[in-house]
Amino acid sequence: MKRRKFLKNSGLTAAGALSAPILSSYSNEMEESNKDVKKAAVRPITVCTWNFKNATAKSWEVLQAGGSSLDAVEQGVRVEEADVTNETVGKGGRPDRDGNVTLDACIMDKDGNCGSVVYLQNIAHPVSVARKVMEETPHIILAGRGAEKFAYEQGFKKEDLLTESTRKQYEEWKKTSKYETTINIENHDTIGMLAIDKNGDIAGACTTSGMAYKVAGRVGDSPIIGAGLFVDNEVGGATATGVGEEVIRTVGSFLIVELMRQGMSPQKACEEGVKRIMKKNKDRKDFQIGFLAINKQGETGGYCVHPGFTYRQYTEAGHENVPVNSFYQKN
Ligand code: SD4
Repeated sequence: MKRRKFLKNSGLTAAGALSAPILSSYSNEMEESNKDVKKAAVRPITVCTWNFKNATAKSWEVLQAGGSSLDAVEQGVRVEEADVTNETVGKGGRPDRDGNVTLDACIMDKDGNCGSVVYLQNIAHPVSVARKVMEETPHIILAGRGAEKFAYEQGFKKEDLLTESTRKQYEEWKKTSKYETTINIENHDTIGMLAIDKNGDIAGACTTSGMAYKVAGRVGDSPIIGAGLFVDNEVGGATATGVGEEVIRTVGSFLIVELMRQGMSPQKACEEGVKRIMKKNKDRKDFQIGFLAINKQGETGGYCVHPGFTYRQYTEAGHENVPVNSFYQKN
């Protein structure tokens, strides 16, 4: 992506996520969803963006033991935060242009409580700091130094998050300092996870090191409640991966949950979410977005801009990597 365009695209447009004319066109989806209500709900269930099978396995273990969906999503995404071979999440995440690894994460529970950290450095598990923000403070978002100080006060340890591999890649990158995204390759491995526990309660979490070689101080969609993640226990949950600026512009996850509230299936809602983004990008297709959603019945859906995005799903029926249809058929 061109740097100027990248900066230009980073505005917030929270208003008007759902307009009246759009609501009137949902009758087919509502019928479809009403039929589904008669089916037995799938629970427990855990899903996450991309093929992070170790994360869903951990999350499933928590759910099977009778744990809450909140514990399941936190424990699940921590697997990726700790995995240094995942170079876009937690420890081992790629740095910004100044060489600093800065992490974004959020978590949301069945009661609509949420916590978030942005631009957090030196702490390997931002999702757990986000949970502490939710549970131990009257606030929702802590940023940068304040978030880091809070983490130490809560007992988190200081760690160097750069690895030999990411340090070397950064040194190499500096030779050209070219900022561009390569669809599905460079930095699209954010983990967003949604789960429903045995009680039927939904929770979600999302964690990332953001776009590699981003401008220092840049925050993406992943820790922004409503953009990278949203949960409403009456309806369902949604999460996103990909170029966060585009997800923020449409308040993507909130939009998808609201579309499901109006009767759309998770699949249709994700498709509509991507279409909204593409309407704002008539001249541009050089980026990937993947949405994943679940409704109260435990039905899931996903959709993306370019082929390549999949999601992992774990239920009593099995543990599978689910391929996702895309807006464009070829990259
Ligand atoms: C961001 N959405 O910071 C994240 C990046 C991402 O897979 O999803 N990477 O914009």
